[in-house]
Amino acid sequence: MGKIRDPSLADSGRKKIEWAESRMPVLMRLRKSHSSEKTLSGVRIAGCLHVTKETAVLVETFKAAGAEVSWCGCNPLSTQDDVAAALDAAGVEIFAWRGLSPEEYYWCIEQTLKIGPKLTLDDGADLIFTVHTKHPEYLSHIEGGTEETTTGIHRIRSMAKEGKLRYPIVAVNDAETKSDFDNVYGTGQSAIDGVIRATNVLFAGKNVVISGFGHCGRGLASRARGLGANVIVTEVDPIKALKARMEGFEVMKMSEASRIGDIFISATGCKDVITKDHFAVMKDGAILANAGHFNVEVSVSDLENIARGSREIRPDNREYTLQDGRRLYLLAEGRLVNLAAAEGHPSEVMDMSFANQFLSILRLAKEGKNLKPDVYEIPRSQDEQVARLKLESMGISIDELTKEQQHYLSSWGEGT
Ligand code: NRN
Repeated sequence: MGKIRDPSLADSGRKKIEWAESRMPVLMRLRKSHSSEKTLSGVRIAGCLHVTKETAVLVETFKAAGAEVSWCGCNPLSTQDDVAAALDAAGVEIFAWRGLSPEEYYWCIEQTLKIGPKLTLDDGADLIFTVHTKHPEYLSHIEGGTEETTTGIHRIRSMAKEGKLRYPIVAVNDAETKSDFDNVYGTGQSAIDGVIRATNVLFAGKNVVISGFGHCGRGLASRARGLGANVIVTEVDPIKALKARMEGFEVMKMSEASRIGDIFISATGCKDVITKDHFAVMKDGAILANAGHFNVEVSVSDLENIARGSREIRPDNREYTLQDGRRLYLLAEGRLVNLAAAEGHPSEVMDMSFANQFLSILRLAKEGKNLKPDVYEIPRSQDEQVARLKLESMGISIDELTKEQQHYLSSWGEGT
């Protein structure tokens, strides 16, 4: 039996899951082709990934393929309680509710591990971290795992570099059909969705400061521009900064941007991106949001220390009043605003991310035990398979290389 907030929300959650299923054709197609032969029969999976309507479709796809699944959320604020209730009612061992304390958060992970997993699925690597540091007793049975997001990959690569990683991990985030779509179009839309739900602020005519011009920042800058904002990008990577400038965005140091920004959204994967020195010069009414995985990019502790008081002025929106009377608005406690103040990425883009999760789990169920502990990329063939299935679901056909073209591309004899 799992632990959720309110079982009576199950019907609402089930309708949200059915909505998501109708917009995740690739994953539903994989469910269809693997549920008859029960490809994952008897495979125990422990998952730590945002409990959203899209994740529920993935969880129920694992179950349809015969797997035994236990699940928890990977962020204290991102669980959709009605979805958790629907999964619980469907017999999934789920430990998740919105508004977890740090102790409850790690308790949920520990309960999820009690299934004794053969495979783990992570977003941000908190479950992998917990297994390696607090529950090594599970390691002897675990044959592999997957990681959904950029920050988690960084953590796991660091573990592998130090020789600390004890089982193979597939870097789902690095699949092109994940990061070039989920991170760009998903974050681009859902983080702005979170800012709008928490503020209903007008983007047109505003100075929107995007920190980080990686996949997520690129999507955010483009979507903010689409809403009529004047977009300013801050970066530490000269190549990404140059790309932002060539895309037509203003690029400057945060010390300058903090003086003119109206809305700040960080997507760097780093810490202390917006701190007290920046708060000190910000305009009255500036809005602060984070789109990164952990709540370390906007320094909440700095804000708490310099403010003379704060109040929740709207759901997921806390107004901090500074000593000189200026007010700054922190969204979703500085946690990832797309999942904490909205519903995360749209189903259409999670369709491809989770198709990669499903196919990677299938691969690890077969081969994990033969792989050494390291981080593994998605094979190109899988990326192309996901893209082809998505195109097909959109009714889009593309050209194929002729024999001559294949020969030309693989030869060097033909020149001017
Ligand atoms: N709707 C969602 N369901 C969702 N939106 C974004 N993510 C979601 N997971 C489940 C994750 C993306 O794949 C958050 C991760 O940080 C990102 O990689």
